[in-house]
Amino acid sequence: MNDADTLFERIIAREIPADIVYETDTTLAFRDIKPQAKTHVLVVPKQRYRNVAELAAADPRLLADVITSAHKVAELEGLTENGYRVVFNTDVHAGQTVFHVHAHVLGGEQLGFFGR
Ligand code: D5M
Repeated sequence: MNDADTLFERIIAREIPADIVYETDTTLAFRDIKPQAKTHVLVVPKQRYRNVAELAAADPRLLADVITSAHKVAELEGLTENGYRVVFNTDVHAGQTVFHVHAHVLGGEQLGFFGR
């Protein structure tokens, strides 16, 4: 991937501040700046792929790391008793705005259904 760096590379490089809640060798988790639920954390692989499909095709182990980190975040945030949601927005119709794949981890309250 040779586009200009996204915001998330700059967060990973600690060039932009973020409220980091969890980190592994391959992933970083930080609070979403515009939360859509009581708890809203983003989990990113440190290596950049544009979206979850590109990540899955190129490095399924790294995708598994992202999901494992998402579950760890849910544990740390106290979400596992009542459950939580993991969302990967993919491209324009889903409203993807940052083209460095990221899992949204949402919970802490009853979530509504979503779509339109
Ligand atoms: O989600 C991109 C998400 O990134 C969106 O929920 C806002 C969030 N965001 C944007 N800037 C920041 C910073 N600086 N810190 C934390 N979170 C941020 P998408 O699925 O691409 O729409």
